[in-house]
Amino acid sequence: MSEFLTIGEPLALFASTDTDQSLVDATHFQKFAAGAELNVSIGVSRLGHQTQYITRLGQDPLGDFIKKQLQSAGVGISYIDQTSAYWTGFQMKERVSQGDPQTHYFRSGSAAAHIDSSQITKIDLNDVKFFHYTGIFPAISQQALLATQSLISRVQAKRGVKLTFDPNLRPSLWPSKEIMIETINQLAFQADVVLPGIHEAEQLTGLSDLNQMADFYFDHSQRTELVIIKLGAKGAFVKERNGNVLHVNGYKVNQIVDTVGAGDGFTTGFITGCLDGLSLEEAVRRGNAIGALAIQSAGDNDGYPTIDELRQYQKSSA
Ligand code: KDG
Repeated sequence: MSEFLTIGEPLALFASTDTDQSLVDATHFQKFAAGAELNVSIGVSRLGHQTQYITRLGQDPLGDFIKKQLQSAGVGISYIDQTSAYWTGFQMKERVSQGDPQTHYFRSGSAAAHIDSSQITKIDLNDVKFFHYTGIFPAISQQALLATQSLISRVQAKRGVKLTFDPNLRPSLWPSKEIMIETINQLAFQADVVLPGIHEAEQLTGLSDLNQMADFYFDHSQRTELVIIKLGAKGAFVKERNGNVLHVNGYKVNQIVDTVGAGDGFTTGFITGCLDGLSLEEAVRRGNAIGALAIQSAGDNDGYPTIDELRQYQKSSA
């Protein structure tokens, strides 16, 4: 039924349009749908692949808004339920002329944090080729962690499904840095492909050499076969378990609007590249291209391209 499956917490995003104003002083905001896993599912769907997104939303205007956004992006919503018992989470994000914006979350005790993990046994895994999970959803509640773990086990038992994991470190969601690092690494060791950003890889491994960071995952995991370390403007470092190493350059961006969503854009490019039969190098290059497009827009996923826009961008930037 669907080639791509993910589980996560969608957030309504209120992105300030007042550049270099703190969230206290900003008065104008634009509303988007966000959340790391939602971003990837929208990106994968926009590139023509069937997706399913698992979550729980509040029975409230933000829940309805997110559902509508997912539907209009073509993302499958068969595994989304709504409850009147809890609210849909949201976040506010600054607009900055340089660097990364500050974000503020209103998500504690959200509907997604109360996901019903017994639903996981009912998910149809036929046709799924990629299951993507991140370190954000398991951080929001014990129920979310349990649901993620039970889905990982189900997916691992099915042949031919690749598990991709993005650590997406959110220290404010964890009780301590030690628990965050321990739990995230345990989640990473269960994936076929681990996709940390360079600063995340440094924190998670305690190492500074790219080769050694990748080897850390190969040494601790029976399953991980590929580590891709995102290097921002410098592109990506790729290492396979067999020792093959690649460095794929990034795309030059003249005008950065907002850096959030670049990593999920990269994942979108990598996964759809694999689904479309590209070589590893070309899939990573596509990841870099979508990461570069993502940072030229204000929302977290509104810069992600259709296949024609992607081809056009890659051609004009070659
Ligand atoms: O990767 C970007 C996402 O993380 C963003 O869209 C929402 O920050 C977010 C979160 O914590 O879910």
